Amino acid sequence: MTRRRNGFSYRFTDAIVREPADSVVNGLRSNDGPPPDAGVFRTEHAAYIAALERAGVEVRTLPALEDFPDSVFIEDAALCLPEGAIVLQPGAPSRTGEAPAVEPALRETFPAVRVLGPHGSVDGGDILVTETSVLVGLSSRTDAAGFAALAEVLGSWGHEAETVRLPANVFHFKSDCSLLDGGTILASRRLANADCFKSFRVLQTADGEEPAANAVRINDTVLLADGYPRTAELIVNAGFTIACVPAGQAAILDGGLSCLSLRYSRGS
Ligand code: CIR
Repeated sequence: MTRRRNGFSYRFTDAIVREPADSVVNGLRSNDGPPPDAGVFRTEHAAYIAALERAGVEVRTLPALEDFPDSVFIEDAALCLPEGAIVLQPGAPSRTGEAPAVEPALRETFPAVRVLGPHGSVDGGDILVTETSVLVGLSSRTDAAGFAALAEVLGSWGHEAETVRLPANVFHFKSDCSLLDGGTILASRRLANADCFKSFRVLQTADGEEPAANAVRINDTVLLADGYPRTAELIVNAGFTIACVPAGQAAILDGGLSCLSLRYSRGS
């Protein structure tokens, strides 16, 4: 069994992202406001890549997939762990083809690649990897059969997996939470109140700033979406270093910062 390094859940050497397609304007979304602008999306995506690099990871950018408007949200298609990569089974019918599309890059990178499916569904946005266990939110995209298939692979690699029941208005589990360090979670009040983080200290996003909960800790930096000053202050006061990143276009499609990359460590 792979010996996992302390901090394996937030210390990374590498990340994989996918270029936004022009078709991103047709991405799935829960609101009926104006769609994202593909050009602005690309500019924000470039800023995200630069922030990843400043946080100390080498970034590989995969080409845009016009047939899959949501494929920029690459986190939903796979899970990367020290033991290997898992090709997931995205729950939205328009997104299932994103998983086989990411598989070749994972096979070039990881000695061990496992593929879930075809029964059940799991989106990466519902998976929170912590130092001690992998928490999986059951959502409109992730079901019990998908969880069972994922838990089997995780178990074979020595990871404990647990399900979390999400409040009805939470889209993906990680829409409303992120790991700040081995013992600290950032979460919206509604998710914090769901009592799923019993063994963690929970920092709650400021009221009205719930989307800030989808942050991502990378090495010594917490990437936080622009525009959430009270939550930013809270995180800084708790002793973390933050980097604010423009993410308004991803937010139009219900996406946040974690969704835009797969993070992993070479040689872990
Ligand atoms: C979707 O509905 O699937 C995309 N528009 C957004 C996915 C965001 N991904 C994530 O939260 N992990």
